[in-house]
Amino acid sequence: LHNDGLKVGILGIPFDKGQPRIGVGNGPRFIRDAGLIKRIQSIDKNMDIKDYGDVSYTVSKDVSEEVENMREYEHMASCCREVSKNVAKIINDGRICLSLGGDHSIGLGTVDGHIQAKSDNIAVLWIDAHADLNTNKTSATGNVHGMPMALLAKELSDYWPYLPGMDWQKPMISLRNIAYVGLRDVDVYERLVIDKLGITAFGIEDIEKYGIHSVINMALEKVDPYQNRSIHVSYDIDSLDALEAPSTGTAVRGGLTLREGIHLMEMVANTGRLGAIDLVEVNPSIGSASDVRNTVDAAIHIIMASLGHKRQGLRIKKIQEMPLQ
Ligand code: 4U7
Ligand code: MN
Ligand code: MN
Ligand code: MN
Repeated sequence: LHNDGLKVGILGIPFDKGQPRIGVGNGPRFIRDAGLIKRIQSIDKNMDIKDYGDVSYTVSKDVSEEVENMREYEHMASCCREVSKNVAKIINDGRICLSLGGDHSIGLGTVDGHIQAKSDNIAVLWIDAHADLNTNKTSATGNVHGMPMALLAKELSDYWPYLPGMDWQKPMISLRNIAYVGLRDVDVYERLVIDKLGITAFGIEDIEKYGIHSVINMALEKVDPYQNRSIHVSYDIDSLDALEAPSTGTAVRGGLTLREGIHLMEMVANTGRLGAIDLVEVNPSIGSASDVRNTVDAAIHIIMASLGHKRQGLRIKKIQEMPLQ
């Protein structure tokens, strides 16, 4: 078993300023309160789990300038700097870093921290209905949760203006080492960038056509061909169908089933190279109480699969051993 003796570090990132809806900052609390640690521990009683608490930040003076068409820029930049430090520390402690969002702008900080800790040697799976690949020039909303991939990508660094107070952040990941899974709501400019730069992207149609199992094999083959990279899964809960995970700010129908989400994470767990997971965009202020329960529960299932939980579906042998009535 790959997952014996797994060490995990949990980091809450109650950040909500990357998008306009209130509530997404309560994601970490709702996910923890639903019994996250107990449920992870149930996978393996020897698993070493440490909760590092929530990230806090103050807006530093050097980030006090505004950047055009980036709402709450100074908050995002200040928060992500702290996130990056914390994630790097947790990974350097020898743990898989589980970051609980918060909106997806925190992905800038988590991936940056992972890059710092593993000196560049990472591969990213961005599981999302959206590409999060806008710059401040292409974004129709100015919401920075739609921009983290564009900030992280080496190949897009020339398309940004000077970003005050972001000198800590080096766009160091090559688009060769990232793959999208689950896309179904991509903006015009994002589509252009994906096509022009040849980014590996599996839209929801590809999952329909090839099945989630083949898609993840193809994605891993592309981003980590020598099977030697530390894998970062940035999981936006809106990758799931809006019926499976209704409590999120930018829900899109026709998405992944929870089963597909779980299987995908089981496959990543089986590589033995999972370095960090982000679980973002759960917003407990959206939908009914049962919508929130379903969304939080879906998030926990996804997390458990990534940490080695095996579904107990294979009981066929026992049934066969039973005498026929
Ligand atoms: B999420 C959007 F215009 N593309 O840029 C934008 F459609 O982290 C949505 O994936 C971004 O939830 C969604 O604002 C960001 C919009
Ligand atoms: Mn996203
Ligand atoms: Mn999304
Ligand atoms: Mn969203």
